[in-house]
Amino acid sequence: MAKSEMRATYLRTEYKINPFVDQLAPRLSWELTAVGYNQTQTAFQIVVSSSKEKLEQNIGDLWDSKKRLSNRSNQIKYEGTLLQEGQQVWWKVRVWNQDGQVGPWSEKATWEIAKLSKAAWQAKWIGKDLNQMVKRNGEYLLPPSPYLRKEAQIKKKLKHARLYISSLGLHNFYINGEKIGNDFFGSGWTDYNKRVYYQVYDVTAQLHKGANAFSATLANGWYAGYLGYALLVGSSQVNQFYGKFPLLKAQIDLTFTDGTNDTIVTDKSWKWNLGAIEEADLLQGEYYNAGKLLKGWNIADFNDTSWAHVDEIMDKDNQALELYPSEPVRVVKELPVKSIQRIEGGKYIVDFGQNFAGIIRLKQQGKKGDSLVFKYGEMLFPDGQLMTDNLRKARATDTYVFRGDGTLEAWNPSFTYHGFQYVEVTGLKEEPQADFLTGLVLSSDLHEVGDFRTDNDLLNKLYSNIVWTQRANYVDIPTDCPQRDERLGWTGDAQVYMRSAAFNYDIAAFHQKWIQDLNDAQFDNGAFPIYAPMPKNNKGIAAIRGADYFSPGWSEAGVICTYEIFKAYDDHEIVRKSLPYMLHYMEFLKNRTVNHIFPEGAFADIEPKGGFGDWLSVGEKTSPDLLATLYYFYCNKLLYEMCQKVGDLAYAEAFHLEMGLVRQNFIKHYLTLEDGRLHINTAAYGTGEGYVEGGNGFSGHTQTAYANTIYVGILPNELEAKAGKHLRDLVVENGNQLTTGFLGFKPLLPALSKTNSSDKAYGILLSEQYPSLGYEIINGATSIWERWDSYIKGEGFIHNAAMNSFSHYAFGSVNEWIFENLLGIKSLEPGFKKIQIKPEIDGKEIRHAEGTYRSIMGKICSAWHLDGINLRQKVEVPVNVTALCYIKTKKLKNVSVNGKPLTKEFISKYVTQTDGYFVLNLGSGNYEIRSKMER
Ligand code: RAM
Repeated sequence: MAKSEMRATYLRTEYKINPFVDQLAPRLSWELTAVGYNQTQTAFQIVVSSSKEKLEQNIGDLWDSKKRLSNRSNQIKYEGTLLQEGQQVWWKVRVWNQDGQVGPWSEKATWEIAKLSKAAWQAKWIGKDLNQMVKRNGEYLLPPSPYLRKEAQIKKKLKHARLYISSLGLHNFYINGEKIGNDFFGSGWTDYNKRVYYQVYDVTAQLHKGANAFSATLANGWYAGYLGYALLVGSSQVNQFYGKFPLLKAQIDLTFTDGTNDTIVTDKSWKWNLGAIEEADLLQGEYYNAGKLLKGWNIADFNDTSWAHVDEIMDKDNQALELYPSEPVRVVKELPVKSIQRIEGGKYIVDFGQNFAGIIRLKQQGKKGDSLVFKYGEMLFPDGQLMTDNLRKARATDTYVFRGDGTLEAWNPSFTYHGFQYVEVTGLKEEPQADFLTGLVLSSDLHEVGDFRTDNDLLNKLYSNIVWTQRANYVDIPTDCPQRDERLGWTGDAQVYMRSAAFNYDIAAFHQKWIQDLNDAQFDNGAFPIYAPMPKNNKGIAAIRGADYFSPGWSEAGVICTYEIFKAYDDHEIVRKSLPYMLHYMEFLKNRTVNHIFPEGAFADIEPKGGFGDWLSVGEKTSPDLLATLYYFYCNKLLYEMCQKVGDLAYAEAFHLEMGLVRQNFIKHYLTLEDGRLHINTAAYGTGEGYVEGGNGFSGHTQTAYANTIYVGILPNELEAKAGKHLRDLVVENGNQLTTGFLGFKPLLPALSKTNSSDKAYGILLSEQYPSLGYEIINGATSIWERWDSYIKGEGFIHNAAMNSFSHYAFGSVNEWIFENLLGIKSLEPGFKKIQIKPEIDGKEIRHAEGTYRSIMGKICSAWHLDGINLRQKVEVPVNVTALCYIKTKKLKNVSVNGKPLTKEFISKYVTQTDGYFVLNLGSGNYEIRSKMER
């Protein structure tokens, strides 16, 4: 057999490296490496074995796919022997190239089947209601954490052991004093009445023959703790939305070398006591009294006779118990202190130099009973004091009380997190060492896939701000903000930012979880909610604010987010899973249409009227109904594409038909044919009362309206060109500045680019005038702000300080344009199998840009460098991918690839011409393309 060098690397199962899975037919993927150009995979062979040894001998006793003719390198389902719970399997793959030559075997990878049904759980939910044992009276009910323990004998030699663990609330789990896993907020936030997640850990190394101690601490978390939004809107219920106190379920499955098994489970035999954590709440913070920690409580041979037995809860078992689908929240970075300032009252302000979400780690010595109080904030007042007005009802305060045994004390909270850059520390007796605190950045631990750099500092800072803000808000769910009394999975924010997010991190697993949260939160009438998870009362109404159920531009996340995962990863499974929910939603919307559109006032019955509209736009408001119609069109379009690809052709056809009808009626109702202008019947909105900023008046002739119209592609070409002209004129009339809010900004730059106004897109991107992202940067931003002018140097917080988040990713949605337009990396079909590299080259303020995106097919690079009119482009196309590479030049004779002019043969076979571009059809490889960019 002829050999090739093509090799499969980065083997993953269900998007994860060597994971536990609870699918019997998990999906496998790999990347490919090869030397040379135009390398494609024509076949693969997967071998799955029951042991490492068998795999090494190429014995696929579980599955040997044999040589399978296919160019697929992802979303390949395991088709072998039925696997059992707890079974670990090993796999590898080799591939054949375009010449039919086989490459070497990949490195080995593994997955293990976790628990598949509730029957496999013997563990019970245990806990202790400590709501009557509150230590300190204050504004909030903050009960202490129960400390739980149990000892058990292991009598035989252990082969391996697994811990399966879940909590309703938050947990830390220890075996023989060692904390298991470095994950935070274990089971995540779900609709706990429907679904709870568990995690699995290999704990073989932590156990030994003889007495072993198992222990845990618990906290309320989202399950029983405060939900900030409830405090914010003055809801009668503000905490305990899912239950009154936290519960734990843990099971340690032991397998002995003699082939026998045993289990250790949470049940009535466990004991509880109070300990060091006297308060713990995600929003309000943690109070840790180190002196109260009972020495040796989590190791064996501890005398716990004075400890009481826990309560075993029998009736908490209606919900599904599934493996956590996302990557856990972890410390993803550590930040050193940048500066420490002493302020009035003997307090100190610690600056980490970066707005982030997370916690601090303290290393300090202190006297017994002395305490340090940490308050967190994103900004300082001009006099150097901590600004906390924008935290509203989030106390965001941690306290550490010293043990005082003369040693260095190390601590970090584990049941809370904050959004901050600054910490105010009270209680220090003297100026601390700079390393007494470390910033621990918490985020769902996703793989970084993006990178972007230019010769423009402002733009580089903008990219850094976008990534930091994503990190701060991709914490188990996509939140609007990490600091104040909100931190909700607002669906509008999530959907506008989603494609941008995918260019920075691998978000497939993360959104597998959140899309399920979104589906679980769907209302009985089919409406997707405005945030998810959303606690509901027993009538199925939002428990926090009953009126909250639906808003155009927010609820469509239920379709758009599924689409984005489908599009980025060619994931059909997510489409199949979400389809019933999406169909229900589309029916809900369709039932509300009049003549296939939403005329003015169509949503006057919801609260706020019309929904949130173009939230935080500047000046005149865009008709929310016109926007709702465009969103409705867009959802039909996305569903048409998804249904077609997953083979639901009847649905596809129905959506296609509806698309046509929406288009026709939208044009009829909202567009003046002669001049292509969008118009609305303003009278329908009356004084605008009840609408968000309705007093500003409504219009159809706005940047937001045209940007969305162009982005969703509802108009035929000629009318779209006219819309583009109006959009351009509106930008120019406004001094080349934007007026858009959340819904308008995401499509603004893409729409300008699509209609030949790339220059205006660049103008907006690089503007330093209000309102712009650059304006935030020149005012000191290290993250994306909720408002364009949340803070102005010299003027301070000019807005209602309470609604001024300094970490709100919605306006980071410009990242989509940065990757798809500025770098020009676009997927031409789901999963980046076929791509377009069409950078929009500014050449004025930016002369150099480079970026990479590690797609599911592998690493794609696009770079451009302009020197006078000499253009140098660098392109990297992954193995097994083809790229249409756009060169903006007038004469082909000036084009060279890798130092060589193009041959006649190459030109006739691989080059086409369109719109002032030559398009090279390239296979895999690294290319340097030189040309001249005449203007
Ligand atoms: C705000 C949130 C969020 C937005 C909603 C409508 O309070 O911060 O960003 O989507 O309201």
